[in-house]
Amino acid sequence: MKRSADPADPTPGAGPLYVTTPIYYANAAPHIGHTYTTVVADTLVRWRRLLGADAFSVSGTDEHGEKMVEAAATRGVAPAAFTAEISATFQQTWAELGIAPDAFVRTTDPTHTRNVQAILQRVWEAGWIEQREYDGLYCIGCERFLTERDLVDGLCRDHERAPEPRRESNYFFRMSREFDWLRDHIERHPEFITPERYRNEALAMLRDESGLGDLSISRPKSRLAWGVELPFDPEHVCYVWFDALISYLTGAGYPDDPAFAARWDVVEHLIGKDILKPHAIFWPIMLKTIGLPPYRRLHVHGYWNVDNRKVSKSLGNMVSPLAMRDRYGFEAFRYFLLREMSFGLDAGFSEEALASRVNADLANNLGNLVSRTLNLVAKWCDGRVPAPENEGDAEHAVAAAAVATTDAVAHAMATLRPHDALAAILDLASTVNRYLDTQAPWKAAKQPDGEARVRTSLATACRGLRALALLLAAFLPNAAQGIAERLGVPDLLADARLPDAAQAWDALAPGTRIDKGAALFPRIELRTED
Ligand code: ME8
Repeated sequence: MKRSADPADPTPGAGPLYVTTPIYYANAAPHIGHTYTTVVADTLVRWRRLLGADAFSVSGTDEHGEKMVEAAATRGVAPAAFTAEISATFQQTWAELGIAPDAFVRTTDPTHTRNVQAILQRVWEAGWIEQREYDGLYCIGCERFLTERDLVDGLCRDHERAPEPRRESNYFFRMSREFDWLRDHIERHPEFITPERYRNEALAMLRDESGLGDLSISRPKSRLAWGVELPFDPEHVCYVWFDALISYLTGAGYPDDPAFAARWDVVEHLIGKDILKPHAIFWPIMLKTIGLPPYRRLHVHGYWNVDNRKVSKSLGNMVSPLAMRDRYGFEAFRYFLLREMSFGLDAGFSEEALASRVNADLANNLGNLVSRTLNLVAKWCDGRVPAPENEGDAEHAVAAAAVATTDAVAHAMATLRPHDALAAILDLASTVNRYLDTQAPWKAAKQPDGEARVRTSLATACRGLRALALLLAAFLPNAAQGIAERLGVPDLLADARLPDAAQAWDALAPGTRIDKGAALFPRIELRTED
């Protein structure tokens, strides 16, 4: 199968897309980190669909391995029942938050385990697997053997626990045979791993192979029985990472779904930097041995930290997306996630930071623009969108800002910078707010010849709101719909096509009856603990 180049299209990043989130471990409920990656994937899919492209998304739960056995044991439940419960929690959480991946893979699904076994058999027959003795330090948190560089004071850097010394007979995937090919592939395709710092990290791993070597892909059943049995040796189960990565194929319908090939042609993975190595090194080589082309892109983001420590299940400093929804509304949280983290870098979470972003951007800027515009329309234009009368430079500048913002958002999303896309959208809201300040229709209304000014400036602000609703639709779908409804165009987003719709400045019909509604984003007042 040959990978086609990005189709030439006037809007960057408008082609079809198959996007994946990591297949999350089913050992605890989702937290802010899982929510971030999943929200970015959801935003990207919505954005592509608004551009008229086919977009398909996969998420799921990773249910085999020692981590699951350990977690199930602490609850006194069998691994199958335990992971079924947590997997259901993931699925319910996404559904409650309005996020609907097109396919959700559980690695315990029979279709998936059949794929893993068929692939193992093929790779075995092709001579890529051999049995060896292994001696090393294993971290159950990471589900992998560590090297010296993964340790800080003898503890796993990510999980802050001591790895276990292990010596056992394992099957090895002979991936080192392809390191040269992979290095060459990464060097020739600068966009294969982004942002660039992670591409450089992957190249550094390949340059210094002492931390890599071949990959142990089996566990003796005497130690771990909870996994996919190796088809060529029933005394062993498959290593959890070899199993989990294959979910990206299962989710896209591999091998029989006629849609699979087209999806695989445009696959992009989203991950956090904790799992760079399996995705940047193991996975492209696995794909090569399976006979599939490498994925098109790997997008890597940084960590959410609380008090400068990575949020993680093992450290117990989780932030629950459902608790955030209950406290602040999910879209306020979703906005914070997308805007606060520069994709690729770490970001800090605190409720104070959330409150200050939401208050500044959503309550004082966007929300205030919606309410002041609609209040003025209610008061001075009989609750109907007025017709502009004498448009001049000021109005043309606002219209031009909407066109420029649409382009800026498209560029930012084509290179997966949702933070920059939102910054551009909120800048447009500031521009319209400033325009209203300057035009001051509330003053013009009281002047004898001010009527035309009132109508022109409020028509312009309403057009700005329409453009903002369209541009926000992928990022804050409920708020965008809320703006459309208040503006009296509840179907605005139903079949909208960007960029044209957002740039069709005069498409809002004069006379449309607005509906002020409640505040879009109330200010967050943090309670001080006594
Ligand atoms: O690694 N900040 O699953 P996992 C940002 N099952 N993102 C975070 C984060 C944080 N503090 N914590 C988690 C696994 N994430 C494997 C994946 S894929 C074939 C198998 C997000 O439950 C981020 O996307 O530990 C990270 O890569 C992922 O959750 C790890 O999820």
